[in-house]
Amino acid sequence: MTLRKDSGCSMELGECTMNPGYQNAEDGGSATDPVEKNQDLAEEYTQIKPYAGMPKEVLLLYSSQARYRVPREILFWLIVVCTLALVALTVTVIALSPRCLSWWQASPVYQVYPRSFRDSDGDGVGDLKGIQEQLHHFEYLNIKSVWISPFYRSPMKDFGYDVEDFRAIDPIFGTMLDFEELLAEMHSKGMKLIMDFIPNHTSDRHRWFNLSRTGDPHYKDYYVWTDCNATAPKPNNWVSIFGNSSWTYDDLRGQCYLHQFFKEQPDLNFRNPHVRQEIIDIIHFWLGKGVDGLRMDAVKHILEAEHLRNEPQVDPKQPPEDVTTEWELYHDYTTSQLGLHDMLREWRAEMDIYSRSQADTGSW
Ligand SMILES: [Ca+2]
Ligand SMILES: [Ca+2]
Repeated sequence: MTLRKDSGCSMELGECTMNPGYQNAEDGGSATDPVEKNQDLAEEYTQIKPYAGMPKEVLLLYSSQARYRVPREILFWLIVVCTLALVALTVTVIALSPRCLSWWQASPVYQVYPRSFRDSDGDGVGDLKGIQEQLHHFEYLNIKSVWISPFYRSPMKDFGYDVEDFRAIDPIFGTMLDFEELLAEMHSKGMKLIMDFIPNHTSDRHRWFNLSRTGDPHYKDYYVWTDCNATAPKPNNWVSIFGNSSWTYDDLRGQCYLHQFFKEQPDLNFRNPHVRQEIIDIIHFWLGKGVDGLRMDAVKHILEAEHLRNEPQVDPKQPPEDVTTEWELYHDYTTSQLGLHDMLREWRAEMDIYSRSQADTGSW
């Protein structure tokens, strides 16, 4: 490339040291002696490379050369393409990646039946200390979540699913201290403990039921009671999961109470707001101790229809007095009633308080 200057000279780009701007940059634009100036130009005429502090005009001459322009444009478009590719890759990875899993989704849940799992003291019944001794078993299996079947204080009519006290450990399984030590060691090993929880009913030995039987003003509606007597037909055809009527007459109160399981397991009345609050308080009690989750038992049985109508028979021709098992009725009025999900959402909201607090402390 050549450049023709006003002086009439034709020069290669490297010869642009003759450019007036270049000279101005070198001498600061100040007037100098013409002889001295010519000597300077003669010396610098040999300079053929870009140099620091070159004036704009010279810089533009160099930068427009193909050997500078082409690599610059290649570099520019390479950066643009790489940036767009990186953005596209990031969006794709985010779109294709599975959602972050919660702890109960990320590991199989191992159910422990404490009575038979491991007996630490040789009395023939498994216990909480036995579970603690065997934690290496879960580590070996890479199990992070353990659900322990009920170990509340219980008369064991239904092997712990008949709870006498939701805040106490049954002595055959150990003490509250045993439980707390088990929980602490599980957490130290990065494991989660899920407790079994049975909100539908209590044991007939529960304090609430005894107070309800005697008609205590606060507790009289804690269970599902209805008028009947010892000899007349039951209030309706509802049957227990374990067979026969789900109603039992109570001599002390002079009414029938509902039990969807054994007669020693009276159903709580979840239409009573005090009962709902009791259950929430129990949830807080265990989560406050550090339990990681609750497995809810018999959830679909929690609510029953208030009208107490007979449930439809599977075989309409079957004599009603012969209906004694759950398989012979459609459970339109004793399972999955309207309002159940609202209650479950209410419990979940209470549990989420602990989820958030644990997430905030980084222990989740
Ligand atoms: Ca034992
Ligand atoms: Ca119920």
